[in-house]
Amino acid sequence: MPKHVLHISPGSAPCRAVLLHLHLLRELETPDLADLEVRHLDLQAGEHKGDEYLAIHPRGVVPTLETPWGALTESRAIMRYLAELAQVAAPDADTLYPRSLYQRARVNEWLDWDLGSFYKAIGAAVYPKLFGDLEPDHAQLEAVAKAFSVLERELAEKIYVAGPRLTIADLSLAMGATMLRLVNLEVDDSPNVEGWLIRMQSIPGWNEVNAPFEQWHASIHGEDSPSAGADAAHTNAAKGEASPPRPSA
Ligand SMILES: N[C@@H](CCC(=O)N[C@@H](CS)C(=O)NCC(=O)O)C(=O)O
Repeated sequence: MPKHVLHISPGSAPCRAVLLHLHLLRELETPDLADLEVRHLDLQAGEHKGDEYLAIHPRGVVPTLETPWGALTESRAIMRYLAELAQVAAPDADTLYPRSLYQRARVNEWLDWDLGSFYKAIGAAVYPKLFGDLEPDHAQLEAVAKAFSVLERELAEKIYVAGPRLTIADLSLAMGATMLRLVNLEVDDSPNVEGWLIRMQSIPGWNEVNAPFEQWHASIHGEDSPSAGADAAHTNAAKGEASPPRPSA
């Protein structure tokens, strides 16, 4: 079977969610995932709007997964596909996408809520500030606070959003939440969400996958990042290695 190719930008939240999922799935050592090639696009240089990439994804956003059957876009659909691919190859393996009908539906529920509410609110507040220095307005801040309050309530009773076990919904939501740090936005009174985010940081691969994001953060805020010094961060950002994502509709 021809190999899979995943096109990403390393700082992007949806791309980081897919990369962390891939990192965890690779522990299963299935041939398709072992062979999967990850290609980095430099968004600052406009590589995602070049003819070569537009031929793969006509809307020119990342991530995109090239499969033997054609291209697949949307990070959450890609995460589901990768889990199912692993489940076909390793039927008894544990993945972050449950096999039971209801549990799987709960994961889909939270992925849908992420796309339609949580990450939507975060993107509306963060991206105009990040790329246009436009402060979020009251309604945008309210929408972020409301989205966090939903998560806060859920996580009062559960360790992870869809229940007692980590799933791809947690990966997607947590990577989205990291974007607030880029513009110094904090949501008060969310101890359950904070605790969950700390738990997420102990997932194997979290630091590795988030290193370019931390470099990007350091290049904006001029701090030492946990994974790299500020000088290295500036150098890498200048080289486009932590190129910032841009929002899309
Ligand atoms: N809903 C999509 C969002 C994809 C998206 O907006 N990607 C951004 C990076 S975070 C991008 O490629 N932006 C480039 C652009 O819009 O020009 C997903 O989850 O995959």
